[in-house]
Amino acid sequence: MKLYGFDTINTLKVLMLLIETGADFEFIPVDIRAGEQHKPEFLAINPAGKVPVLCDGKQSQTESNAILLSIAQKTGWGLPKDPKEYSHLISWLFYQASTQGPHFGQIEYWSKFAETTNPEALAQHRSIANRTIRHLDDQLIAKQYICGKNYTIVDIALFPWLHVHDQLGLSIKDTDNLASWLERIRSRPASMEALAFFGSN
Ligand SMILES: N[C@@H](CCC(=O)N[C@@H](CS)C(=O)NCC(=O)O)C(=O)O
Repeated sequence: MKLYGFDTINTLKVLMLLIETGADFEFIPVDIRAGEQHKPEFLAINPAGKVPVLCDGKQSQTESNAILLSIAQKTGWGLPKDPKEYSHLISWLFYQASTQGPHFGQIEYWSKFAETTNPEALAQHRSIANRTIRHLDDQLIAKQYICGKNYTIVDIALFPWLHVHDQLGLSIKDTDNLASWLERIRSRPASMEALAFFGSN
């Protein structure tokens, strides 16, 4: 398998799962800061011009949560068998992709990269991000992981933005369940290896 990616949140999710499952893969860097995602060679792999992309033989998969799901379906790792639990897992993957990811991403943009300031946008995204933090903390009452007692691809999908919450000016100090969950995931050997992959964490 080939993983096209960069040192980003969405690439980290896929790395975490590939390492967790002991998959054999080659990492192909696509420097999105240098604009490599717009080159014809990469657009032939993902016309949306975004990483990560996982290529397995002739099949290529885009969208990080879809990649997590396809690896989990192939390996059986991190997927509940019970239909009700499975449907919760799918909802969480969509929640991460449609709510947590975009709002945390916009906080990063408005606080780190934008050339102008926009306090109103930043406040709006921070307010929603704080709601997601409280929501996740509530979900973790008496639970080790978001879907219950087992670590799943939902935890992997949600982890990377929470791992950098302090860099975004977000606090988890009153959310003990979430703080313990973060530590539980950070201390897994596969997570440590994935976080060290780019040599920056
Ligand atoms: N929903 C996509 C988002 C992918 C995405 O936004 N990737 C960013 C890096 S994390 C990217 O490639 N940005 C380059 C660009 O948009 O030009 C996923 O989950 O994979």
